[in-house]
Amino acid sequence: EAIGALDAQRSAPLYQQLQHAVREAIERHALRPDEALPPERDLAQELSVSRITIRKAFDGLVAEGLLTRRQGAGTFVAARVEKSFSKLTSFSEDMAARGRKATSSWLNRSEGAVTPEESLTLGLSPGTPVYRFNRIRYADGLPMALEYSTIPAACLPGIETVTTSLYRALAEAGYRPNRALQRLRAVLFNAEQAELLGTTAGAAGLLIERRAFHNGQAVEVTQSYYRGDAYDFVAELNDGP
Ligand code: 16G
Repeated sequence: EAIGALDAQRSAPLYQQLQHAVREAIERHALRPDEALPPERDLAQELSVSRITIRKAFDGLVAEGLLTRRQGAGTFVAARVEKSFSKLTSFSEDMAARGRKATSSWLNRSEGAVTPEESLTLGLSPGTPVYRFNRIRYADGLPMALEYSTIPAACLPGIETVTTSLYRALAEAGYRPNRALQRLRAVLFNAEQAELLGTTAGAAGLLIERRAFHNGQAVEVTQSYYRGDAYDFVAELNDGP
């Protein structure tokens, strides 16, 4: 009953109708994070469609990151990631803490000089050499975020020292950030961003800009575009001025 009925008369293919019904059930919390979906066989019977239709619908939702399959256990609603807004952790660390495997793919990696805007936000003199690392970040192979990082070249022994984790490379060079400023803003993904993240154009995202420092020295400015359907940002607040 969590998943609404399908209509063979409608023009949208049944698997798309089912995807829509599942998305909708997740949105109105009729299906909760980590909740198991009915077995494909049962669902096929209940909705009077073939198992192939169910399989095809679920495949698409798994690829989108809305559902996950667990070996031998079935299909589940993917749990959102709760991320602290006030801890200076890296994407790799956040994922490791949840038992998920962090990977990245490169959009671009280049050397250049700070832009006038970056030189202001980071307090670097004009012309300072920087490395730029633009990446898609994945958790267990599912796209979670797009990240555009600018790092002063002096903070890393070379551009190729960043393999999976930027913060690991910075730590090894003695420049692990120990203070940061963050700004959070709501965004809607454009067609290009949506394609990179495996979601649909117009989907909601969270843009976090982090400026990070090591002992007062600017070491990073990163724009992270997190999938709005994958993240909850949480923070502990204390009474006080
Ligand atoms: C996080 C940081 C980002 C940092 C990245 C390093 C936020 C909002 N942003 O995504 O600023 O560059 O981690 O991750 O937390 P890495 O060490 O796995 O490359």
